[in-house]
Amino acid sequence: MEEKPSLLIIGNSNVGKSTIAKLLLPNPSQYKGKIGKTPGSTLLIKPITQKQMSYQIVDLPGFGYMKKESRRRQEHIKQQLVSHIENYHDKYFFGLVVLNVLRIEDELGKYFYEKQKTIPLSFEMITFLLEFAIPILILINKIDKISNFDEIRIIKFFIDSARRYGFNIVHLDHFNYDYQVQLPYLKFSGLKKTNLGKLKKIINFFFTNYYK
Ligand SMILES: Nc1nc2c(ncn2[C@@H]2O[C@H](COP(=O)(O)OP(=O)(O)O)[C@@H](O)[C@H]2O)c(=O)[nH]1
Ligand SMILES: [Mg+2]
Repeated sequence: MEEKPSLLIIGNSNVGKSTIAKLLLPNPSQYKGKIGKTPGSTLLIKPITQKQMSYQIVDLPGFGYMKKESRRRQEHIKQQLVSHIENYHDKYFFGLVVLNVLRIEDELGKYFYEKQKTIPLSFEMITFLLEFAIPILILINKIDKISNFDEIRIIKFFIDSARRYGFNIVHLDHFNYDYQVQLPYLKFSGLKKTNLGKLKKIINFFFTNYYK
């Protein structure tokens, strides 16, 4: 990887990772990467950056499942992500864990009601990033797709579910910057650019902090 400090973007396929990466570029129109395409079969790590940027973005593809993927393949992809983070964790100043608001009830509900023993992949990844001292923000994306009413219900469900795994999730506005105690979330829309200003601000905060 190049020498600029890196911002990690992680999440299931199709949650909006590439869209968010593009929104963070000073010159989005120069971005040649693909949005809305099915990820390839191997984990391709290609940092995105532009001249005027002080950091680079690593939009990690292939995390999570596509319906047709076998368990074994999912495990393989997860293992690749895990070794990548093990090898490069000190380059990452911040991580965005992106969730699709429309998938939260399905994904987390499944674990509780089917009483599966495994922990949800997003929570597993969060734990893993925190073990390597990478600060994170949970971005609840595609918020434009639901009503206010549903949004409140789903976010409450998310926070309650997370608590069962020992995560105390609070809105970014109330975050005390102590990852031992809290984890911040922000609702977001890549389409409407909801909270893009707040997102850029916290990225810059952790970028600056990286050098302290
Ligand atoms: N409605 C809506 N669509 C979005 C949003 N963010 C991304 N998308 C769409 O979701 C699809 C997947 O986005 P992409 O960025 O490629 O997801 P990735 O697979 O996580 O990189 C594309 O069709 C995007 O245009 C959002 O906030 N709202
Ligand atoms: Mg993508």
